[in-house]
Amino acid sequence: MSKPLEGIKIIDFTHVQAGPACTQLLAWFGADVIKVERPGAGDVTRSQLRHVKDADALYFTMLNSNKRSLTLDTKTAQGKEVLTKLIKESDVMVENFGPGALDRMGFTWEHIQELNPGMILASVKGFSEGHAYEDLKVYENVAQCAGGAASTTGFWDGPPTVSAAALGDSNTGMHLAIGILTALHQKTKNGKGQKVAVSMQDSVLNLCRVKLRDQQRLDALGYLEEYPQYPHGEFSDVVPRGGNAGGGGQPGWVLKCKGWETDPNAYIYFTIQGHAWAPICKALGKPEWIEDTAYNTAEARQDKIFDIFAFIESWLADKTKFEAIDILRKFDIPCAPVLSMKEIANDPSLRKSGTVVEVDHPKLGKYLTVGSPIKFSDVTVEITASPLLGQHTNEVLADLGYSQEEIVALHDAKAV
Ligand code: CAO
Repeated sequence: MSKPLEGIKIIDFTHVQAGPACTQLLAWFGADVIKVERPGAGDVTRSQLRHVKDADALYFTMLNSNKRSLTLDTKTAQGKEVLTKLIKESDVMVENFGPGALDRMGFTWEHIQELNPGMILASVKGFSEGHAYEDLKVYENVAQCAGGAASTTGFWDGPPTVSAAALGDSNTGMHLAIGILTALHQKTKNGKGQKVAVSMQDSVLNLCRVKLRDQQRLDALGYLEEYPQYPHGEFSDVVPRGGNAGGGGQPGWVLKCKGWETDPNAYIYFTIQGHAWAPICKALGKPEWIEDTAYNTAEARQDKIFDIFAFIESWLADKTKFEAIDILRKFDIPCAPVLSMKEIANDPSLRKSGTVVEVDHPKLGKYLTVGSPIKFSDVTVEITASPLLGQHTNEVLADLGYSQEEIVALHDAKAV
């Protein structure tokens, strides 16, 4: 069966995580993604945090599946010529170099458009064009700090905290993928290419919009009723860190279960949503709280919310997180176990859905990766191993019309 993006050719000039996450997604859906890498070295993540000698690191293999690899030194005259041919034949070029690197290579947006007016040039940068920090190179945690995530994550008595989720990298890559697909769709209407730019700061902020909501409510009211600081603590004039609070209209917290003293993940997340109050009381064996005016509204509960959580923890003390969920699910209560990465790696449901996939790599052997989180009724996403460095160089050059002699000459000149 043909894949939805079959026939779309993408020059993948990306490295590390933000760009590769984007192009990997497009490769899963059928695009021909040609990863362009410096000869001899390749993407820095091939060798970062290796656990098998001389084999590509998981950091690389988990972000570059389903792609082809072309080695090309784009700073040589011959390398520029190959890239020029590739640009003329491709639909999309994705890059996440440091600011100005593509221009310095001689491939400005103006030049790319001259070569191929239909080209979609998609870029990730740390900050958006014209931003006061536009010249900065940026990695994940830098973006989390600049995008408002770090100042609002963690506990009130601790420092700003970054998230383990790649809000700056993979999240930005997902935004870029949406931008590319939008530009491809527009091209079907007007036949024109365009530039698509996403900054890591903006992508983080897009996920932190509820915190910008809270800043405005705080400015107006001086307090935020759903934060643990209300009503007993103090607010300053900036959105505070709220620990594990729900952040929406439902108070929630991470609660200890049986075994928490030795198992760092023996916890569940418990949400006290308004309409779930009666079932919660029944599940906890506290039916008298259902009609009690000291408990039966969100406002009434707020000043004793931590006492309520403490009571739930006493109820959880003799139940594992899985036993607790099995009881609570019968009452339709929104909750989940806190899962460790080990539990996720072995979760039969995630394996069955193709969200955790085992892939065979010629040098690394079998490894786990995260498959497509997007499920289709009419598309099957098959995850294949990431390419070895330069695995497809000769094949891609031949596709571009180079003869065997010319390919040998490019190798001899160290251009590929
Ligand atoms: N052939 C020849 N030269 C190549 C090449 C190739 N195939 N591929 C890259 N290069 C060159 C670039 O042209 C650039 O050269 P100049 O600086 O001399 O013009 C050089 O390699 C370095 O590129 P870079 O600035 O992208 O790399 P870096 O390691 O210094 O910085 C990073 C890495 C990620 C901080 C930077 O690329 C960046 O800020 N990118 C934008 C934001 C981003 O995506 N960050 C997320 C990364 S995931 O955490």
